[in-house]
Amino acid sequence: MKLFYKPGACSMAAHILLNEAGVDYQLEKVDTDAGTTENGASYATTNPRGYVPALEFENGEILTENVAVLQWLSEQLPGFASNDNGSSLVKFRQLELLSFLSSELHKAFNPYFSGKEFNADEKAANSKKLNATISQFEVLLAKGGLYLLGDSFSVADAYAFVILNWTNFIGVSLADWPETEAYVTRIQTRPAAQQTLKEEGLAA
Ligand SMILES: N[C@@H](CCC(=O)N[C@@H](CS)C(=O)NCC(=O)O)C(=O)O
Repeated sequence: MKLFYKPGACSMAAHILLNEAGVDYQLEKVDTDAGTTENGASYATTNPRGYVPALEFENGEILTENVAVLQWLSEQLPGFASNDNGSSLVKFRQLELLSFLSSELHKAFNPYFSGKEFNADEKAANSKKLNATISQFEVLLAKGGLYLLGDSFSVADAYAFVILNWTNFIGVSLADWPETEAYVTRIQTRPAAQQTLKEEGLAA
């Protein structure tokens, strides 16, 4: 399979998971501004909406949208099963987390990467929304366990790490959210996260 990615973007979650699982895969870097890939191809044929991630399978089918890509990886990669034949809500707890991450936490960062100019009131509103959403995330960790679904690293953790790592790019400290700060460090020190950051040119 091939992952279409942009360094440091939300596609890095799938990249971390592929490295965690140790499976064979290919990477193709996308310039989302130009709408082309590193091979010079138009990216519109892969994802008409122009954003990453996209996962292309051997048969040519393409899967987009992070929630779908990450749920697919969780069910297909070794070590990330979240389906216990319906005996508990764990699969749906994971979907609940992925939905929160995609529609709330990820979105709260969007103004910071939009390239738009904001006035002081708008900046304050963006910051208030971001802080409130990180506070909601902190509550998810307060129930204990090393990761969002307990002590096992899940696909939701890969996505959460990538989003929270963006605080480094926008100059926001996580010091006010100690559980979240420790959680990000815990994931960052995992060998697969280190490898991925290097492969995306974000670490030496
Ligand atoms: N709804 C999409 C949104 C994905 C998305 O926001 N991708 C961003 C990177 S995190 C992107 O490619 N943006 C275009 C750009 O950066 O130019 C999903 O959940 O997969």
